[in-house]
Amino acid sequence: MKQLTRAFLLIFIVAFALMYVVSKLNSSQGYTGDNILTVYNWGDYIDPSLIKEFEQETGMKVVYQTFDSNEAMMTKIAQGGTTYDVAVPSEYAISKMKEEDLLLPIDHSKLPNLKYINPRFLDLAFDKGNDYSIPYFWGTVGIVYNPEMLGGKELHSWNDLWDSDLRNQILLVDGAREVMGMGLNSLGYSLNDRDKEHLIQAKEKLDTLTPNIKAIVGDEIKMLIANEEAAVGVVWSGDAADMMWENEKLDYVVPEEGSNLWFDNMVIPSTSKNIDGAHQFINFMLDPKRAAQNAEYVGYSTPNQEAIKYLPEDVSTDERFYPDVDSTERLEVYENLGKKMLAYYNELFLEFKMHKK
Ligand code: N2P
Repeated sequence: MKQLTRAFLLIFIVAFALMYVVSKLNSSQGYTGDNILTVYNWGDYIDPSLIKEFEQETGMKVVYQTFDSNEAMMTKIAQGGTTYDVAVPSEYAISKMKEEDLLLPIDHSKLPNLKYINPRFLDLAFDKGNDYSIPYFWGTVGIVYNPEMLGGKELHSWNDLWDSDLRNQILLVDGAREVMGMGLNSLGYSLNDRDKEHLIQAKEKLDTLTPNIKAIVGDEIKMLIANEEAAVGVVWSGDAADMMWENEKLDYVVPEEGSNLWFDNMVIPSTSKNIDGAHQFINFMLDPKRAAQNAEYVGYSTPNQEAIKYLPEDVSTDERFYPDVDSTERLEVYENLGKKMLAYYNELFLEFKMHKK
């Protein structure tokens, strides 16, 4: 009998020890579900020290992954292999993801810091009532350029890019909507045009820009232009702001034919396993001091009107990066064109890239 008790005791001790080791292993790898937060954001789009601060404050472990286009992000989320808790799509992608049931509603009562967002950036057409998305950064698409490298020349329009003086001087952001949008706007069409004839014309016009294009690139565009490897870039405004801090000679212009006004928002994908943590993260990023720190670090414009107060005045009053409502009226926000039309934009953009090579 005594022996049997001893054997049982031993089994219990071994079993408990094993359970303890397994639980420790799990938590050290962050696999306990509600203390791990998976965030999916654009490259170069957060101050990494904020991620650390969030981890320290909440005890959660953040798994941080990046994407370089809305299309890549949507494909990954729709596949469902990874369970993302927070993602940062642009407006037309948000509307598409809503349609495809890829987003969860956001509980505003868990976001006390939402009151700091400028109402100008709330309740927009792609998500009335902000039921599914909370503003992160906003901006435009335009031309960053180095007048000195162009012999003092100023650029004002998309069509200026076709000037033969710009041979092999242009870097383009690797975005289907951005590049197709520039082709369409340069012809006087809308960057949401759904007429296939117009889209083909835009693609053919882009093909004629090839001699002036040095490369189509990702986030490295900032380094290349700041280092004067090329004189001109078609970029998102915040990347231009970042380059201009590095190189004072640069200027940024939103072309006169029109361009894109965009809004990137935080969302909770429907596969989220840590919905409460996702709300905590969103609220953390809405905190004015942190939003200001983030904006200063990445160079993009914050929609947080309280955060603006913490930014250097020359940044927050720079009309090129904080244009007022009147001057953005002539710009267009990307619309959700529907699956087929979006695929057609992507197809033409790919063909253009092949032509370039
Ligand atoms: C930052 C990308 C900004 C995305 N690298 C603009 N929608």
